[in-house]
Amino acid sequence: DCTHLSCYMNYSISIKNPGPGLVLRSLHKNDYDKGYMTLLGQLTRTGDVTKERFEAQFDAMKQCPGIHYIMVIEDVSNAIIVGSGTLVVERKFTHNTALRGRVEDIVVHSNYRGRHLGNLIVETATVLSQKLGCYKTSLDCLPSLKPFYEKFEFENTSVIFMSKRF
Ligand code: 16G
Repeated sequence: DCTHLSCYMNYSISIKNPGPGLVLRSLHKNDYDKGYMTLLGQLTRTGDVTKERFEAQFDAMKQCPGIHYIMVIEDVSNAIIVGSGTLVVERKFTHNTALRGRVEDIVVHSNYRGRHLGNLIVETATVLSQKLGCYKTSLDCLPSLKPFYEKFEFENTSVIFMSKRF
C-alpha cells in the first residue's frame, strides 16, 4: 500500500498527511473552482480553458477508467489546489500485453515549494504505476530537473525524446 511512502522517502510527510492543512486526493470535477488550471499555468501554457471545457475533458477521462490517474494536493484552509501530478497508463500489445506508465504534469504552486510535495506526488505516481503492474514508467523533463527525478530512480536512457508541435 502507498500509505507508507513517508518511510520509503525518509520525509515526515505521507499520502495520508502531506502537511499541515493539506490533503492529497484524486482530482475532483469542482477543482476548476479551486485554481487547478491556474496551478497548471505554472507548468506550461494552458490556454483559456472555460469551466465547461474543463468539465467535458474531466467527463471524457472518467469514461475511460484506468488511464488517467490525476492526483492533487489541496490546501483546505483556503480551498486552493497547490500541487498536482498525473499517471497515464497506456495499454500495450507488447511485453505480454503490458501496461506502461507515464508520469505527467508534475507541478507544485510556487508558494508551496520546499515542503517535499513534489517528492510525494512523484513517488505516489511511481508506486501506483508499479502496483498497477506497469512494466516501465517514464517521464520527460527539462535537463535541470534530471537530478530531481533521479532521486526516484528514473534513469536517463539512450532513447531520444522527440516531439512535433502543432
Ligand atoms: C514537462 C512535464 C510534462 C508536460 C510538459 C509540459 C513532467 C514529468 N513532465 O515535460 O508532463 O506535459 O512539461 O510542457 O511533469 P509542454 O506544454 O511544453 O509540452
